[in-house]
Amino acid sequence: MRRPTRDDVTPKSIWMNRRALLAGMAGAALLPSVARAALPAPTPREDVTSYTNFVEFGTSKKDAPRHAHKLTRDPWSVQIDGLVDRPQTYALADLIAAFPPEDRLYKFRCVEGWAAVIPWQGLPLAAVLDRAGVQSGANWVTFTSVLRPEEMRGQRAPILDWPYVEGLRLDEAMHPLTLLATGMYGAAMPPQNGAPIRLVVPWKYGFKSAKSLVKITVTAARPATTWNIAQGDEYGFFANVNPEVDHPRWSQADERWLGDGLFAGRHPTEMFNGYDEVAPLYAGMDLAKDY
Ligand SMILES: Nc1nc2c(c(=O)[nH]1)N[C@H]1C(S)=C(S)[C@@H](COP(=O)(O)O)O[C@H]1N2
Ligand SMILES: [Mo]
Repeated sequence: MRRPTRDDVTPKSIWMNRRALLAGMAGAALLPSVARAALPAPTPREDVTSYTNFVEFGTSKKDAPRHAHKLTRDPWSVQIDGLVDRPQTYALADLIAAFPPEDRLYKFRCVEGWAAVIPWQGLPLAAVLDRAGVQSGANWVTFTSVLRPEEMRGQRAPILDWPYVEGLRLDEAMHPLTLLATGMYGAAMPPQNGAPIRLVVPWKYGFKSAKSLVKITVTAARPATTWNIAQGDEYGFFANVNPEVDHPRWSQADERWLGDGLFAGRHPTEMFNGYDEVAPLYAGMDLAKDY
C-alpha cells in the first residue's frame, strides 16, 4: 500500500465531508478536496488498534487492546453542561441520530513521537455546543472521561488523577477540525481507541484527545487537566504540535509513523501537525511559553 504523504493529509484534503458529497457539485465546489482523484492512504487499522495509549487500562501499549472490551459501552450517555442555555444529557444513539457522522481523515500525533493517519467518523464538537447554546462569559471547555474502576483496571491504581480530564479554549473547541469521534475505519470505535465517543483535536498532541467521554462542560475558568497536573513541565495545557519546542526528555523535531516498520526513517514534525489553518487561534501568543 502506498504510504500517505503530507500532500494527502493537508487540511484541504481532509474535508471528506459526507454532507458535501451528498449535496453534490455545489458542496464539492466549496470543498475542493472532495474532488481530489486519489484518496489518501490511512495507516493500517491493525497498527492503530494494537498500539494504544489508554492509561485507564494500564501503562503498556497492549493493555487497552487486551482489556478495554471490559468497559460497558451500552448504555452510554454524554452530558453537556456548564455555561450553556440548554444543558442536556444525550444517550449516545440520540446524539448520533441528531448529528449524522461525517468522515474525517486526520493525521494524529502523540507527544511520544509517533503518528498515524486515521479515518474517523464523528460529529463536529461545534455542532453540539451550538445546539446547547454557549453563554457569554464562557471561555473554556472541559472534557471528562469515564470513571469506572470496577471495569478499568488502571483506574484501580494511582497512575493519574482519575477521571482523565482534558480541556480546550472555547475557540479551539469551536474550530471545525475539532471532532467528537464515534467510529474509525468505517466501524464503531474500537474499545481501546476510546469507545464509544472520544475527542479528536488533530493539531494538538494526542493526550488532548480524551477517550470514552461522559461529560463536556463549558466554563469561565480554565480547567485543571490530567497530564498538566501530573507533569506540567512536560505536558503543557495547549500542547500544540510544534517541532521547535522539545519535550524535556526528547526532541519533537521528527516523528515515527505507525505502520512504517521498525527500521523505517523518521519524518519531520510539522507545526500544528500540518493544520496551518489553526495558526490564527494563537496569534500573539508565545508558543514556546504556552506549550
Ligand atoms: N481517557 C483517556 N484518553 C486518552 C488517553 C488516556 O490514557 N486516557 N491517552 C491519550 C493519548 S496520550 C493519546 S496519544 C491518544 C491515543 O489514542 P489512540 O490510542 O486511539 O491512538 O489518546 C489520548 N486520550
Ligand atoms: Mo500520547
